[in-house]
Amino acid sequence: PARLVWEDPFLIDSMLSEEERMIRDTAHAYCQEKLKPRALLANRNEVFDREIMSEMGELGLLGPTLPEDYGCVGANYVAYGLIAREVERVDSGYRSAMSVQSSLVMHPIFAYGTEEQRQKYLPKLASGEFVGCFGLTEPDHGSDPGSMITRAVKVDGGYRLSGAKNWISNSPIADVFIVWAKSEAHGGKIKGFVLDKGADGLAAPKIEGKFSLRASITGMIMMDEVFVPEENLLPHAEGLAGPFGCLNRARYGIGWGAMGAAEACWHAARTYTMDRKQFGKPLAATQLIQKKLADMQTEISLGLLAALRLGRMMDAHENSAELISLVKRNNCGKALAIAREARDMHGGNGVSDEYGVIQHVMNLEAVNTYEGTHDVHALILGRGITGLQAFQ
Ligand code: TGC
Ligand code: FAD
Repeated sequence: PARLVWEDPFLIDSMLSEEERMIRDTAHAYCQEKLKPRALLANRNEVFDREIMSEMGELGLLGPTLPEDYGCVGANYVAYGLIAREVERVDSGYRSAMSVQSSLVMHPIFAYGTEEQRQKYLPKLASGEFVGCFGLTEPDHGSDPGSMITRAVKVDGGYRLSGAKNWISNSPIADVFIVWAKSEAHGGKIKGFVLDKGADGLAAPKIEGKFSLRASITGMIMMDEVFVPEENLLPHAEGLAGPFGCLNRARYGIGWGAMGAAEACWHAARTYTMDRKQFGKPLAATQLIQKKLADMQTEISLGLLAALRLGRMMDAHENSAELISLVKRNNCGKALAIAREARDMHGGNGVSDEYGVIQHVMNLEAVNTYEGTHDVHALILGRGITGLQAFQ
């Protein structure tokens, strides 16, 4: 038999195309050289460096699956997943900022917008000149967004939006807000609206005291009769299928990204336990530590294979929404367990940010919760298996 490549036992690298590898390598180099040196202090001091969006834009990492006509690179979903993995290997907060921009802001404008909306917003979002955010969750409606109370009322030349959105990635620094609201003029159905920063009645205060994704900025969106002109309604989406069409893509990316964070923790635990000696020998020479490293290798390898297979199915338009739930749920849950174990294997040092593991533990708590919690994805799968819905 061939020799084990311990970091990549299934030789997933060999299953990628030349172009996919090239995009992955570009993202890897950027993340290691430019993002990693900032990550420690960004997490410690809760700072999001706005420049990062322009840097990512310059490299084509924003909205990478969209066509070149809008300033994007026209890559496939496997490449998008590979980018998410490289960014989240450094910090889930940076991946959050990127995936909101790509899947939750650029995708709906491309998929549900008019040609004028695409031309107006996409090139600036692709270059990072604009930052976008996505407002679905409300203070009283998280897992059940269909019960939202944000309303759009038809007025002369457009709509007036009122309501509040909570836990919104990027909102305090956003130029463009994709907001989902129930529209009376559309029979009370959910519609998507593009709001511009600075509109009267629109505010996006930062949420303070967040002990997860500290390198990403999160806020609310407060809307008090904000006027949105007719041309800023996204005409080609109605009902929850609109926001869920975006979430499908972001959840898929998170499936890859969480594995990047898990790999970082696994590698750190391996290095640390090989160097650290207790009882006269390296920790890595003990059976318990080796079992933990083997469990991490197994879950990461299987999780990456699942993400790759899902990416190939997405590129062929063959995947179900439930399969995205399966991969998002499994990979986030497994990554969180791996990060916690890696933290433990670092002993006391594991709680210091200098060792690069504790911030992944903290980050993955939110990653396991947002875009549908671990349990909500179990219910989506349960409904797919039985045909019976158990949400209510
Ligand atoms: P349900 O009856 O299941 O469906 C209502 C309508 O939506 C359609 N639909 C989907 N369409 C496309 N893709 C999907 N995955 C879809 N899931 C549902 C469905 O076909 C139906 O369409 P129509 O035309 O018949 O109306 O809806 P429900 O109200 O029973 O929902 C249940 C549930 C639990 C599945 C859903 O609400 C859910 O997934 N909840 C989780 C909420 C969530 O994920 N929120 C995410 C907020 S955004 C975020 O967290 C960003 S963090 C980003 C970052 O920083 O990286
Ligand atoms: P709840 O829905 O109140 O759930 C609380 C608990 O109850 C969970 O454990 C859940 O699994 C469980 N539960 C819920 N329903 C059921 C049920 N039927 N049966 C059994 N258990 C159930 N949202 C956006 O719209 N845009 C963003 O950009 C965004 N960014 C975020 C960034 C961060 C850092 C965080 C933390 C959240 C973000 N969110 C965003 C919101 C996120 O999607 C929600 O937090 C998530 O969907 C869960 O909703 P909730 O917090 O209201 O929890």
